[in-house]
Amino acid sequence: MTATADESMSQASTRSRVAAPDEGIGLDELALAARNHGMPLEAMRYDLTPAGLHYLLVHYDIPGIDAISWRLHVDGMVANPLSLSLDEIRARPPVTIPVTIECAGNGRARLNPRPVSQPWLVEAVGTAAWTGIPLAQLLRAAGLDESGVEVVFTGADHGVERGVEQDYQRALPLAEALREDALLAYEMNGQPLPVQHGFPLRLVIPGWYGMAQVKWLERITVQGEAFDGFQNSVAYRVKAEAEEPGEPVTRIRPRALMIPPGHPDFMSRARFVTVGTHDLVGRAWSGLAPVTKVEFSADAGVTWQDAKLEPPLGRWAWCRWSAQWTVTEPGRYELLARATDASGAVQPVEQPWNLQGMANNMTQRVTVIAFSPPIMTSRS
Ligand SMILES: Nc1nc2c(c(=O)[nH]1)N[C@H]1C(S)=C(S)[C@@H](COP(=O)(O)O)O[C@H]1N2
Ligand SMILES: [Mo]
Repeated sequence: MTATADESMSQASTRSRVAAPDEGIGLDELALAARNHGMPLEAMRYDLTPAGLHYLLVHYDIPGIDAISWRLHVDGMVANPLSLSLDEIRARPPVTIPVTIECAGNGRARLNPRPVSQPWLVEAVGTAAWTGIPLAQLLRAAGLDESGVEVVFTGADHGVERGVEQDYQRALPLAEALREDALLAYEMNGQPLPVQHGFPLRLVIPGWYGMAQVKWLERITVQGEAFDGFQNSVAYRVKAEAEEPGEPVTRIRPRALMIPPGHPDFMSRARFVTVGTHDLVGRAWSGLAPVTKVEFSADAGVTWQDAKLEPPLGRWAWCRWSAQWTVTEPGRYELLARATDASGAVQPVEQPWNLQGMANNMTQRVTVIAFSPPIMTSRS
C-alpha cells in the first residue's frame, strides 16, 4: 500500500474528508468500488434491471442469516410487539411495486474536490419489481401508537464508521412509514431477495435515496422522538463544513442518464460512433415529483432539444426517453441529458458540491468520437 493510501485510511477512519489536489483513487476507495458495483449503463435498456446488474451498496459485510431462526421484531410504541417468521410474513397478501433506487452518493467521484468514500460516477441506480407486505399494515397489526414520531429500522449487519461502532440503522418519519407504498420486501423481480440485496427482508420506501432502504431487517421500532443514530444525524447530511449539522438527505433528486452510444474502447472507455443518425436512449427519474421533461444536447450544453418521454411502469419507476442525434462531421462531441420534474426541479449543469458528496445530480456528460466508417482499421 502506498503512503498516501495509508495516510488516507487513518484519516478517513474518524472524519469525512476530501482528496488532496494531486491525490488519486486510493486502495481504500478501490476496495469499496470492487465490493460495491454499479449498474452497467447499457442495462438501462431493460424496464426492470436484472438483479445481478442492479447496483449494490453494503457499508460493512453482508451478514449471514439463517432464514429458519430469523425473526422480524416490531416493538417500541406498539400495544402488541410482534416477532414474526418469514413464513408468517409471506402468508400476508403480497403487493408488488416497481421502484427505482439510487444511492445518495451517486455522482460523488465527479465532484471536485472529491469527497473520499464509495467513488460512484453515475451508475449507482437500478429498478426492480419489489414484492412484499405493506409496512403500515404490519405497524397497525402491532397496535401502533399513532403519536409516534419516527420508526427506526435495524439491519443485521454491524461495523464501524468513522470511529463509531454500530448496527446499520436508519429512521423514517412516521408519516413516511405509513405511506401505502412503503413495503417490507422479500422478493426482487419475482425471486427471493438475493443475499446481497437484503435476504430475507428489506425496507423499500419509494422515492427516497438508497440509504433509507434498510436491508437484512431484524427490528422495527416506533419511538416518540427523532432518531439521532449515525446514519441519520451524521452520515447522510448535505453540508459544506464538518462541524455543521447540515440538511438531511431524503428524496431522490431528478436525474436523466443516457446509454452511452456507439462502441467503447476497453481501457479508456472512450466512445466511438460512425457519422450518421443514432438513436439515443436513456432513463430518467425523480423521487420529488414525476419527470416531466428530458432534454438532450449534442454541443456540450449550448443548445438543447426535447427528448421523447415514455410513461413509466409505475410512479416510482424510471421513464424511458429517446432522441435522435445526427452527426455529419467527424470529430469529438460532448452529449448531455438532463431531467426536469413536476416540482420544477431541474438537474444542474454545475456541480452541487458538498463535503460528503451527497445527491450530486449534475448533468451527465458523455464524450464520443465520430468517425467516417469503418471506425478502425488496424489491429494488433
Ligand atoms: N442493512 C443495511 N441496509 C442498507 C445498507 C447497508 O449497508 N446495510 N446500505 C444502504 C445504501 S447506502 C444503499 S444505496 C442501498 C443499496 O441497496 P442495494 O444494494 O440493494 O442496491 O441499501 C441501503 N440499505
Ligand atoms: Mo447509498
